[in-house]
Amino acid sequence: MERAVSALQAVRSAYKPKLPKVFSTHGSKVKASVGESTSSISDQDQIKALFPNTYGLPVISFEAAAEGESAAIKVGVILSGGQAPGGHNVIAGLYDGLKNLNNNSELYGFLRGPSGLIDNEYVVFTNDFINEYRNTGGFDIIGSGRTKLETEEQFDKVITNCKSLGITALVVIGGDDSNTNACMLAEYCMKKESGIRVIGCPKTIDGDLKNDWIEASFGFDTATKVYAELIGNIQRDANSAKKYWHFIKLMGRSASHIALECALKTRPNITLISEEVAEKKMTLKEVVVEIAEVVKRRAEAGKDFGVVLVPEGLIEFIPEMKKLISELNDLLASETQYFETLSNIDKVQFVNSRLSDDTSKAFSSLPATLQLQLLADRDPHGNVQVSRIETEKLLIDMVDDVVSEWKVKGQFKGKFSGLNHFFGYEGRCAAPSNFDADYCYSLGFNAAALINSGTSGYLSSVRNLTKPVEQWVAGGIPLTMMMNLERRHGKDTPVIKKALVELHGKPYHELAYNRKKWADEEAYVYPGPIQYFGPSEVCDSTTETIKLERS
Ligand code: FBP
Repeated sequence: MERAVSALQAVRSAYKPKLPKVFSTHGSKVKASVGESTSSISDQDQIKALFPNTYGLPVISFEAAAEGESAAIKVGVILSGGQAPGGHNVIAGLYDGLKNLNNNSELYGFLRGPSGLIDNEYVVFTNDFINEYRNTGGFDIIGSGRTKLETEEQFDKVITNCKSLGITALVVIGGDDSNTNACMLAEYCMKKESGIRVIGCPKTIDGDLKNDWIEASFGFDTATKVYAELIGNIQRDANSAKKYWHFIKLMGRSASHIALECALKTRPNITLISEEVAEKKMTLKEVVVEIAEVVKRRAEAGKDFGVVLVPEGLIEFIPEMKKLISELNDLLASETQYFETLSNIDKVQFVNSRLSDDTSKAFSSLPATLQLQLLADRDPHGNVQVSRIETEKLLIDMVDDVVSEWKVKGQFKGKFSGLNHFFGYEGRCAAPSNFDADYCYSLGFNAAALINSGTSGYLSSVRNLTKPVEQWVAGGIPLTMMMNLERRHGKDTPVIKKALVELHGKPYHELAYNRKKWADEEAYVYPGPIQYFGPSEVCDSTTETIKLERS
């Protein structure tokens, strides 16, 4: 049965993503220019010892055509972790890049993320198959998963599966954790002389996989455009009805890049930045009072409405909550089986009896629904699933309590009526913006060029992103270069460093500088929906974050 598609999808599928000049001129058969050898961002000796084969590799860039023929190869690809707009275009770019090298090359897509690679479940891509997914959102082409690929037993299975299929290179499309695992796999494959190379691609709407060489992770541009459209619509409603305070939680597991980018695009009255809350060591009560003061000030000006952006990860950045979550993580990890047999009431009692005095107080001060959300299942990395914690509702309740208290004392004369929203899944599978369509396609095409140049343990890197696509710079960054040691499960572990919001950076300064004005006025900006066709300034510009960071 033919699948029905929307008018936009039908027209959009014909869009030909743009490529950096080196590829639009020479195709994917390009010569690698090799720079100086590199080192990790910190803990050099320990990381070198852990990655003897992939440490110190040079940065690579592609500037000219390569000589000679490229042999046909078989390559495998996985999507790992949360969905991000543009994943299908990475696969399309990789497919086209491989076919451009040699039309007999083949691309295998392993199903449902790392688990498909371990269990040897795959599809082989064809032109018709790929064409159906060009420029579409989602990861449904092969599915994704959060299985952690990290043990030698898993690596051995991957090698066996690849060898049985004749695959000599793997592309891992994932975030910081998935690419850390990709680096471990690359190292193991080299140590075992398996002949299998591993290349990563920087994915995550959270925007926290970036550094001097990786200017942005893909999906951040599209997802923030979708959220900003919705926030703009809510602002217009708030300013029309003039009777609600909208509290909008925005995805982003840890870093507040999404909230910050949306704030720069839409100028709401209040934007919380988790990194700032942590830096100032603010208590939950202090965060609440700060919001309540703006509510009060606006009420005094006759404005009982406004919009507040809340980053998803906020709860983990409030010091007392961070300590509570860390104690809960340890407790749940050590008592998993017993804990699962308990009723909700018993779970709360059990936890309360085991927490230290301070944290038990913090835990008891929370509403019962939030307590249970904090006790819910951890993700495979042992993290609290912050997307399920209703921080926005908690803040509304607490602000309500504060202003009610002020009211009794005659210090607040307005009205406070809070509405909650959570924007996350609305943006993760949106059809990629022109920027993400081009960027993702280029990342995939570039991965094919990296494979052809014989490299392993690299992250596909396309830079100079604030310039027109022709001027983008293609190449590869050694994964070990982005690593540091972090304490995980009581052990120093090499991981790619997560980029949090930089409090000395220009995007945050822009918010901090305008904060008072945006709080008191209705400086709202209404970005409207993503546009795929039309004037370039409407369709092709990327994020405020990258513009400010690279200005
Ligand atoms: P990745 O880092 O894997 O790209 O996922 C990011 C994210 O979208 C977070 O913003 C969010 O907290 C999380 O995934 C939710 O994941 P899930 O839907 O699997 O619970």
